[in-house]
Amino acid sequence: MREQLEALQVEALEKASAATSEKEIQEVRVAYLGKKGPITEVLRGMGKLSAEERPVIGALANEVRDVIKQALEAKEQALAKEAVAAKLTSETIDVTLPGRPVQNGTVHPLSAVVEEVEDIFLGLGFSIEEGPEIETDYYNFEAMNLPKDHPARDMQDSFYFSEELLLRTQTSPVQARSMEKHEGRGPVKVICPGKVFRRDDDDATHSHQFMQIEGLFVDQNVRMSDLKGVLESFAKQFFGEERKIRLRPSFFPFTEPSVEVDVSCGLCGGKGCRVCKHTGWIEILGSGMVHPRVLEMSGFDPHTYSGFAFGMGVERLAMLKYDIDDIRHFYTNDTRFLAQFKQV
Ligand code: 2NL
Repeated sequence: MREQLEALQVEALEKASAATSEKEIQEVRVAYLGKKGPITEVLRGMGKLSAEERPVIGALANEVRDVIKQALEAKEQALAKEAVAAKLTSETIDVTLPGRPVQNGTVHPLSAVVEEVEDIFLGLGFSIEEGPEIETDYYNFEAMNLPKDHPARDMQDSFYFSEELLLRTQTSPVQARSMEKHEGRGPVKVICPGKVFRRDDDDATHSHQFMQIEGLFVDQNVRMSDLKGVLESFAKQFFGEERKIRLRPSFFPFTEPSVEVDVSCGLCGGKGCRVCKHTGWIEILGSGMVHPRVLEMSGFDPHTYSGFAFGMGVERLAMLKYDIDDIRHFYTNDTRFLAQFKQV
């Protein structure tokens, strides 16, 4: 049995050293060390041996098994090393190849416009405030001088949760809250961007949800000329230095007097064309001097304080600035549309 084991060892080591692949190593391993292999067989036949021989042969069998096992492992490692070395010499990596471009998203045009308007008003000394999209009837309507029987409060025009709660129809409640926080002391100088909601039929220029930016400046001696100067500065920075503005009388329940602000047409320069419907002017926002009752309701003494406020639709600004013909482009997430604003 001793000779048999020694012969097995010699044979197995020869085969291990002759092996040229992982697969062949595994075959040798199974053939010599496997459950059906010759060493296992020797160990099984030990019962027939004498009590003196048994430990000697047992120890030898274990030793032969370990030697073969180690030889196989060593050969396996050597083969793996060779494989890596072969791969390194046969393959070349071109480190100058350009990488695969990462598909970056783009800033949504409405966000881009909001940020641009914010930057302009920050430069004019305004700060930015946000507030809840679900509002109370008080802040949304009452505090804006919209009395209980005003048609804007109709269920047909607004989204109500209950008698008292609704989706805000404008961002003015944010300004009313700001004024309250100031406890009757100016200045209040804020712009409030955000989503607003109105029951409306959706078409190319209307949506039941859209974005608004309202602004408010309340202090002592704020005059209509301040309104005009601030809005002219905004219009020139947003649309271009060559643009002019004009004010037309209008009506809002929360301002008195109220004005509609137009910017001169960018296509014809005021001569009249398709874009401005042959008027030379394009309406961009509504504005006015804050109604004394609105000041009073939010804690300001209208004999000491005055202010101006304005509101503009973000979609409308974006459509004018980027010549977009349908408001629904903003909401349908077609990347062919969105990708055009990469550089904005
Ligand atoms: C428009 C017109 C406007 C205001 C909004 C306002 C807010 C306070 C007080 C007074 Cl706290 N007024 N906001 C004023 C005039 C016009 O929006 O056409 N928006 C799209």
